[in-house]
Order: sequence, then structure tokens, then C-alpha cells
Amino acid sequence: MTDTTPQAPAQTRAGFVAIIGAPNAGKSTLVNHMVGAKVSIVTQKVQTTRFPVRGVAIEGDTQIVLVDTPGIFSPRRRLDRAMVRSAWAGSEDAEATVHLVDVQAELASRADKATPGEFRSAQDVQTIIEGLKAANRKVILALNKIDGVKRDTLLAVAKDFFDTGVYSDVFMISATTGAGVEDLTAKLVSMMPEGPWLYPEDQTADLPARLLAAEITREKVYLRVHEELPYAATVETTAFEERKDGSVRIEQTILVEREGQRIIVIGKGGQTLKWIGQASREELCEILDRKVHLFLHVKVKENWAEERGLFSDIGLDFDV
Ligand SMILES: Nc1nc2c(ncn2[C@@H]2O[C@H](COP(=O)(O)OP(=O)(O)OP(=O)(O)O)[C@@H](O)[C@H]2O)c(=O)[nH]1
Ligand SMILES: [Mg+2]
Repeated sequence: MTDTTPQAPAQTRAGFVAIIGAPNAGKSTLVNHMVGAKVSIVTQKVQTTRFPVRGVAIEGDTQIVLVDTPGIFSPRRRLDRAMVRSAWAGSEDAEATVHLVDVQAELASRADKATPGEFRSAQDVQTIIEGLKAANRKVILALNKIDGVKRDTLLAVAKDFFDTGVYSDVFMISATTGAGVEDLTAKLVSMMPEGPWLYPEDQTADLPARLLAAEITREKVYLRVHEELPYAATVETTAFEERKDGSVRIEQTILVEREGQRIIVIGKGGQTLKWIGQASREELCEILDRKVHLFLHVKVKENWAEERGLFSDIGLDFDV
């Protein structure tokens, strides 16, 4: 006799995990690695991520919605304040939070060999620990960038962090090589509540295409001219048209704050802008899986970072 009992539906689990940390800790790299696709842009520059970006990772019956957040640091400008606020908010709404720490910056700072950036990063980590203490919260610590760091050095750092009392668990990982990420993922899976999945099975991200396209171009701008452009550029998609032949036509404006920056982004004979456009177009073709016609313009708009519209476009609060 054949068994005709219907299969009981598998018990699924799903939930949100926020990844917080100082700028440049490797949060976006980790989210991309766990999702297995590029959902958030990565550069060597601090403050790359400006708003919470969601990426969906699936492990067996569990769906983990990873929330990549902007770096947490001492904010000065309006955009900084809004970014930091959104990072903390992302964490408060999540089932679990991972505090990601650049252990190389931490070690350099302890050895008094830190670059100004590494020193700032170590300070920002302390700010985050204070924030967690004040909120009486326990989160998961992941020491990142362990590639090239000695194990006994790592253990000593891990112990110091654990002794602050704000961490429930400590993991040591490399977001670029993937070392240790499986263990961290297994822990997160165990923390997800039972419930239906939050996104369709085949969806890895939920960024609207126009915004994603702007992010990809911003990444290329940063990769190419990061030294000359401290924090001064943003990208807007002004047109996004699907064409009958299946291709898409995208027009974007790169906004900078000064004429000198406009000249840098364009480059000698337009070479820099050409490189940015090519790199962005190639990646957009891959992500959107079709032919892309990309047109870039560069404009000076002194106070683009003070415009209400920019904030609402990317889901940040203007009035913080
Ligand atoms: N050596 C090493 N570098 C890493 C690792 N993870 C990330 N990086 C590098 O660190 C830099 C910053 O990575 P991001 O993922 O953009 O960092 P982030 O925390 O998202 O930065 P913000 O968005 O600015 O807050 C990039 O150059 C990465 O390639 C790692 O495990 N090892
Ligand atoms: Mg980031």
C-alpha cells in the first residue's frame, strides 16, 4: 500500500539580522558573502553605505534577512546623523544583531601603529560598545579581517571585547575569504524564529532598480577617485527606461560639491568619467541581465547633502 498521507509542510524560520559596526569594518562585504550575490556596494572608503540595505540569505529551511547598515561613528553633518540613526534603528528592529569589528584596525591602534583611519575606527568601536551598554543590549561580536592575523593575538583581543559584557558570543571571521562565516551563520540560523519566509525564494535583495543602478555607479566613482573626493559625491538616476528591444537606457547625474571635484570626476580628456561609465555599465549589464545604455553627467550642487529629497529617496530621516 502506498502512503498517501500528505507531507507536513516543513517548518520554516525567518527573521532579520542587523550588521552594525564602524565605517569600513567590512559589513557590506559580509552581507554580500552571506547572500552569495552583490546586494550592497563595497569600497575601501569609509562611509560607503548610506542607508540600510537588505540582502536575503537562505540556509536550509531558514531565511535570514541581513540588514547592512551605514557605519556608526560620531556624526557631524546632517547626512551623517541620519545614517547613524538608521544604523541603530536597523539593529533595534532585528531578531539578532552582529557587531562587526575590523580587528586589523583594532590591533594597529593598540600597537600605536594606526593610520588616522584605523585610529578613528577603533574609537568608533568604543562608541558602539558604549551605545550597547547604555541600551543594556547584548549582541554577537564578529571580529573581521582575521586574514593575516595571528591566532593568539586574536584570542587576546576577543577576550578583551567579551569582558565588556555587551556580547553574547564571539566569532572570528574573514568576510573576504569566508573563513569562520559558516559558524556565524549557523548561530544566526538558530536564533531565527519559526515562521513563514519574508521574501520569495528567488529574491536576494529589495533595492529598487533605479537606486541600485545609482549605487553601482557611486561605487565606481569611489573606487576611482576616493582620495580626491572625501565624501562629496552622490549619484541620482534621472531616467530608467526599458526599451522594446529588451535593453535598458539609464541616465544618471553624479553630483559633487565643487567645480574642482567636477573636473576630477571627468578627468583629463574625459578619461575618468569614461572609466566610471564603463565599469558601471558592465556590472549593471550583469546584475540586470540585459544590455544597458548608460549616460552619465557630472554636476556641481554645493549642498546636495542638505536636500530633503535625497533623504526621502533613500529612506533616511531628514530631521535628526
Ligand atoms: N583583509 C580584509 N579586508 C576586508 C575584509 N572584509 C572587508 N574588507 C575590506 O574592507 C573595506 C571596506 O569594506 P566594506 O564592506 O565596504 O565595509 P563597510 O563596513 O560596509 O563600510 P561602510 O559602508 O563605509 O560603513 C573594503 O576594501 C573591503 O575589501 C576581510 O575580511 N579582510
Ligand atoms: Mg558598507
